[in-house]
Amino acid sequence: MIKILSRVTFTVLVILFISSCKSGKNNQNNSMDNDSTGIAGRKWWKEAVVYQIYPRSFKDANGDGVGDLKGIASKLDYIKSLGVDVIWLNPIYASPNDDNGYDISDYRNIMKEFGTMDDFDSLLKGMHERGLKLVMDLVVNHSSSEHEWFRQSRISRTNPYRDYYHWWNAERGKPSARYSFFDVHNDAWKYDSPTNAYYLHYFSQKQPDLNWENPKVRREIFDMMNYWFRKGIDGFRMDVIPIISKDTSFPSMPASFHGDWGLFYYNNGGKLNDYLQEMNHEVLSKYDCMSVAEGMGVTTATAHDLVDEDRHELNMLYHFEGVGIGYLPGKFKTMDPKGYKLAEFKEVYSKWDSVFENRGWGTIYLGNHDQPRMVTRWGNDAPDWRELSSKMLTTFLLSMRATPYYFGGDELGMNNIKFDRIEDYRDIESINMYRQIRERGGDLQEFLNAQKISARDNSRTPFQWDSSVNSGFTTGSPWLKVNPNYKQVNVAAEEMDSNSCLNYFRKMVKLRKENLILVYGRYRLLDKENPDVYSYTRELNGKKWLVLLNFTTKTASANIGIDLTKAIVRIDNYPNPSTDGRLKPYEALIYELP
Ligand code: TEU
Ligand code: CA
Repeated sequence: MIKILSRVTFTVLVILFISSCKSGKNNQNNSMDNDSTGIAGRKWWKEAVVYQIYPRSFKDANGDGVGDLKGIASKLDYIKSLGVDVIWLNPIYASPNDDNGYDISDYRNIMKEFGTMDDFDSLLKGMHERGLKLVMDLVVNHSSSEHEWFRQSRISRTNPYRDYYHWWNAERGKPSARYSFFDVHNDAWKYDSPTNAYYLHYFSQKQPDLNWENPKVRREIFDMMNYWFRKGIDGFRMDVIPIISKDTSFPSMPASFHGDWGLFYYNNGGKLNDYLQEMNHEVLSKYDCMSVAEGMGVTTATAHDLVDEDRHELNMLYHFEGVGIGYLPGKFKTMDPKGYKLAEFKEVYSKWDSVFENRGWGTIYLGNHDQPRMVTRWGNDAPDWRELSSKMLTTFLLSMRATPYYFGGDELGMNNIKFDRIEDYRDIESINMYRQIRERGGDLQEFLNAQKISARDNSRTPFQWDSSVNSGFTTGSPWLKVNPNYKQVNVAAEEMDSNSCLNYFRKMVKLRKENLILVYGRYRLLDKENPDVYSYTRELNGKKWLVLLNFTTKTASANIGIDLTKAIVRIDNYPNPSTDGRLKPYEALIYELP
């Protein structure tokens, strides 16, 4: 029987794998130190709000149904109006799009559908003119199989590019098992007949893994990163970077890593930190840039090694524990029908706050291009609650002590499209998982139902600009269906409404930007066991703020023992804020305490 590789279970297992973090000295060497605020370790990337754009779905300028760079350029004033500081663009490099740009065939060119290098240069200029910074995706665990390096590598065993990838000659027999994310058979080894050998691909067959052991590969990657920094970009978000280091003798995985545990093994190559230090030395240290790892498989025990300043590796990472909450173990991305437990949610986010309380710096996100829409997954997208719960989640994200990564469209309260049929999906993950379940005679209907909540395409539907045809995203035929609720949920409508999700987001961003207490203030969880309300304080320089969030459709009480009669309401998602700790459904409140 084919075992479903459940990365959700994997992330849940992270929790079991944790040991407590080391304590130590505070950060030194801070460029913004000793300013009038008296806050140590100030950095622009700690104070930034990052806005993520999925270029394929943001704005199509030429009517071919696919978003592009000119489209993004035409919307820079909108992005600026949000108050955000940094734009993270998903990959825009040349790609045959087996995995929507995460399969790169030329790292120094722009994807044809997205435009040209001139378009890129003027987009970057437009961002910088508006004081917006640009973070690019760095996808270097693997390339596309159509990259010139791989074309060469597969020609012969003696080709100079052979060792750019991981090969296993077939006369040695089958290599020991490695799991693949997007492969119909979960097999990360693909047999390639020209040289009678298998190559390694942790993701799709068209995403062969690069061999970081080879110093030439590292040189090529560092040169390429320098090329983009010389163009003026401000940082990189590093795709699955923790899995670049492999034991290239490819031993069989220890029994303790079998099944769902297999992915932990991918984080155990041993040289990750050496490679990142080399990258820091060769590239990152030369620029005032930001770097953030997609922290796949990183635990509270290993996080510090990647992000503490004295390590000279990266600035930040994002963990997967939060987004794994509420899924059933052993099933592919399937929600527990009872939903998730707020207690667990609080526990995970409080724990990750404490990890970085004294050293390093965290990130926070509730959605991205790999996750469903924030409001569907963590709030409530029923018509009565969509706006309120979406504002409540925005309040949470922007009031935690970590750099917030906010996914474009969430500021409108966009929600999951929930396709009924596999034919509507475009994502290789959904399509290949469907094939896998069909092959093994599994329950396809159950899978499709689960995908309505968890599929990645839910967050990739076209951006909703206005109520014109195709939500103003394209004049052509969109590459992925537009959510039919675009007639109500769109930028144009929300601009007109002072109470819209959009305007709430702007207010909340402004509150964070104007009050460093929301960035740096010490976080303390209150009323831990409360199953309905999430309460915490933030404290800085003798000031104290209180955040109260009702995660339910009922009125609920925060039991915090704080007299709120003299507290000042700094933001509320209802017109008439509560003053007695009793919160209306999905109410979100931030108070300044006297
Ligand atoms: O994601 C890596 C990763 O962890 C995903 O496989 C994730 O677990 C999955 O999407 C959840 O369903 C990164 C990129 O963010 C993703 O878009 C790419 O497909 C993947 O790497 C391969 O490059
Ligand atoms: Ca286009």
